[in-house]
Amino acid sequence: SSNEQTFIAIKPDGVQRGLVGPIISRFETKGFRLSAIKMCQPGQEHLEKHYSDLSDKPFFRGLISYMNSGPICAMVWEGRDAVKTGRVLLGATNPAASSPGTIRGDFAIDVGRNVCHGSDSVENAQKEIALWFKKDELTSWKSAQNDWIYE
Ligand code: YYY
Ligand code: MG
Repeated sequence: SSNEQTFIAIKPDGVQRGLVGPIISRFETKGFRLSAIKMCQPGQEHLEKHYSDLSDKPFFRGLISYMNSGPICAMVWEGRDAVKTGRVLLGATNPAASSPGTIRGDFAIDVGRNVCHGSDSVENAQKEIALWFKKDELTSWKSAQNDWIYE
């Protein structure tokens, strides 16, 4: 739908490397609307919940300590097919396989330092948005550019 929402996060390495602006620009210039944004460091328990599907993986402990190593820029972006297209903007999970022109393809080398997160389904997006944001932290709005972005 045109109002689909996805959860996008700039991980601690992305924040420390000064990539908040460039990553926001990818989504903003694409035509998506920013519905929520905050800097936070929500702690181990919250991050384990966020990545609960991966708790059996060998990289899980390292992933959690990396995610807990500094502030994260948590965001909700809105627009048509925002979940699927958001993943396209991020690029493949392993930056070694991410195409140039994608965020990970342009800004990262190692899978364990891949600078950004994006929801992988509409259902997971709803869960992640509910985990990271309170309802009143979200603002849906109509862009003045709307009719120049959507036919
Ligand atoms: O959704 P996405 O971030 O692209 O990948 P996931 O399979 O959900 O894994 C989450 C996160 O875990 C990934 O962004 C980096 C890390 N990771 C890893 O460190 N090593 C792997 N072999 C796979 C994933
Ligand atoms: Mg994932």
